[in-house]
Amino acid sequence: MTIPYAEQLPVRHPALAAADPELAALVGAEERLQAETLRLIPSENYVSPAVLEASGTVLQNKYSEGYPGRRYYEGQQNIDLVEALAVERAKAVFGVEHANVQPYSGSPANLAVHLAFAEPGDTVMGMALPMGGHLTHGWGVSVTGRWFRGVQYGVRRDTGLVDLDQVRELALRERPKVIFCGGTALPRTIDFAAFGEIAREAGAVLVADIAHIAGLVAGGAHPSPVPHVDVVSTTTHKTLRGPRGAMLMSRGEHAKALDKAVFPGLQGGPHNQTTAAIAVALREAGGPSFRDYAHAVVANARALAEELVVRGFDLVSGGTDNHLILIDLTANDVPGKIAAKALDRAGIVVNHNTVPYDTRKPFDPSGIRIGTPSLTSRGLGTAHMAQVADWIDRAVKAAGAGDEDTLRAVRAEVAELMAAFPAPGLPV
Ligand code: DSN
Repeated sequence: MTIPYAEQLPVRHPALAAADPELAALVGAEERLQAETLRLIPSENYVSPAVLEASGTVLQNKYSEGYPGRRYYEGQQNIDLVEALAVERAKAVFGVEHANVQPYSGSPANLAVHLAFAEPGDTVMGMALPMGGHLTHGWGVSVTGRWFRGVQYGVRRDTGLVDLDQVRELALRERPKVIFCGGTALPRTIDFAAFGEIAREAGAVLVADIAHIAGLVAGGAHPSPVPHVDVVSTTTHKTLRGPRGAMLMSRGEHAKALDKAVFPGLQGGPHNQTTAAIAVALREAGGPSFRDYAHAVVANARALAEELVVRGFDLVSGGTDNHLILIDLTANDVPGKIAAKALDRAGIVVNHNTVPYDTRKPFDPSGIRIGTPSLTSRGLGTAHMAQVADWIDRAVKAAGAGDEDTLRAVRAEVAELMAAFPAPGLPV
């Protein structure tokens, strides 16, 4: 196997390098890639060195099926305290009565919600995936749309905003057991209060999937769903800047159903090293500098959106309220996938994405999705956003024209700026 840059890599992982040089070189190559590029995928971030260390500890060696004080294995003297710490911190940061920190990731967390509140064949409701929702909110190819009857709402064609009239009409007509709000490509504030009213009217359990915005909620840069919803589902690795994992939170009345659904309903032993890293991330998210981070993410996204609009880009809903921007490239005459690949060659990492009412296929859609969590973690501010927009503009135009020289030139400029803003936990 040829590993890019293998011969130049500094060895930061001596045990790994000695035992498995090939794998160590790949890790080193990834470190270099993450350090040199401008990472704009809105669901990614850079964890702190402390989170990284916690997730690589010997807690990995322990089996702990069950919950603190109620395990199926002995030797939990420390693990129980680790999990209890993570749970206490989740409750404090999000202001909830109950937290389960064991879901392996967002998709199993959402499946556990189905297991807790619905039976196979029951109706569940969520936002359609191509409109900005998530696979696990009842979309047809997911188990949540195959074993349950998924009904789906979208955004309005004229505004790009969630169509709350459609949500109410569907909810009252279809009487779903569970309603999900939130998604993966929603650039605007979610009106949790409005969803709460509709769910109460329809007699449904309301779940806010805040995976994308959890860090913004924790840092006070997005309204909290907690007063309005029954359950909060989130991953821990996006704006919350923790390890790859998830949490389910709720009022006390739903604690038992959720815990039972996660274990033994769906999972076996929790990933204790991840639980520890979640605890560390929550401690960071509860500190004052995280508030600054969350607000800076939003300020950067707003500034970037404005600079993109100035350059003629068509943004779904016209802009953003949060960390995420969805660009419809139809008018640029460059398909999303071609643009995303060209941007990647230019050192700007994004993902191609459907836009609402897309006429193209999901694997080759009309848009790209970008966001500011990662660049904000590296210390870039609003003053840099004109430069970022300019690079995107040049790279998209170059993609259309097949101009590889421009992509190479942008890549060099990106690497130079990123070198001045070291990535947390990565070599300079
Ligand atoms: N893959 C996540 C995202 O990028 O938004 C959702 O599962």
